[in-house]
Amino acid sequence: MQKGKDLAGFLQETTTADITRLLLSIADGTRTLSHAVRNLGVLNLGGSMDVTNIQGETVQKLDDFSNNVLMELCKASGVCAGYLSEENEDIVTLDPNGGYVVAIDPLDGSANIDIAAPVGTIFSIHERLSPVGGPVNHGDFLQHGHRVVAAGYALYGSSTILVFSTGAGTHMFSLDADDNHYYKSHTDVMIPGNGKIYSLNQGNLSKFEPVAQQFIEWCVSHDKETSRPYSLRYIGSMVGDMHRTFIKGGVFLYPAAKGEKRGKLRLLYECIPMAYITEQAGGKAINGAERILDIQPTELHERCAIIIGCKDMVGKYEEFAQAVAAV
Ligand code: P6P
Repeated sequence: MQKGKDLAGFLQETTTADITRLLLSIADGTRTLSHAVRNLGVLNLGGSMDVTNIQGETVQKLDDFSNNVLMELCKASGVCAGYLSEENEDIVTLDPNGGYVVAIDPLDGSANIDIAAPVGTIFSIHERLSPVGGPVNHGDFLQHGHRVVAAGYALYGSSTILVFSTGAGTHMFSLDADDNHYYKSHTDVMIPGNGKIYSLNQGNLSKFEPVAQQFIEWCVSHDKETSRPYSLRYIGSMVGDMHRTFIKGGVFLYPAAKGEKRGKLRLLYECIPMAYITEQAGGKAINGAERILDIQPTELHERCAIIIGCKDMVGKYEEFAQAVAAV
């Protein structure tokens, strides 16, 4: 069977040499993590460390391993000036002569590691704003999502799939287990419209903002014309739930809790990268009130509510939100 174009060839044809170098470095890291996820017991990478990260979460061994692998490879790329990770309290200057900064969740969904459910890596890349040759600063990272130069995720599931955009559509590359190379499997992905799937932690429904409750009530009510009730699918790993959304359509939600503006997921290295590739795939991503890519970040690890997926379902959520706001 004819394989798709390899990742290096595709990047050389579609983006700059520096972005190619950085994306290939991150891709190298995802190959190492793919192997680690599949060989957890053998590599003694299962379970947790006696460490709590900035998020107040117990650090899984694989979280720490993933963060170190990706940070070293970003540094080795020669174009990455700075690195912000869910696992690090503050930013890190890697190569003062680099022109870009990376914001990353090295291993998203790590609670799923020990049950062999899908986990992933989520990343976004901005051009640095601070002078080349010196250290990076917070301003390099606190940039609008619409200024992203590249973003994406790697899914470590039944396959390892790298999904990314450099601003010219969203593309998917599958890792060939035989030669450990990425080959293009989907070009110019478009999220299917008229979704019939909603994805959120239903157990938290009573805690979410009233608009979310109204929207879910609409999703589960009977209406033949719009094929409702819709189906609930929830993996509890953003990368897994978003990959299904790219392939089958639907909407993923982690709304704000009642009385809150922000949700659980992190703006810089979960919501912005997912919003960027979703819009490149014809979808939509809001925090309930505004476009995710238009939010001005103010803190490195700030949280954000997110409703993301096919335009029609996100648009329906907006209708409910506008009706509530009009009261
Ligand atoms: P909950 C995983 O911990 C994560 O950050 C995302 O990958 C996932 O979508 C979400 O949290 C799950 O959160 O509260 O439903 O367990």
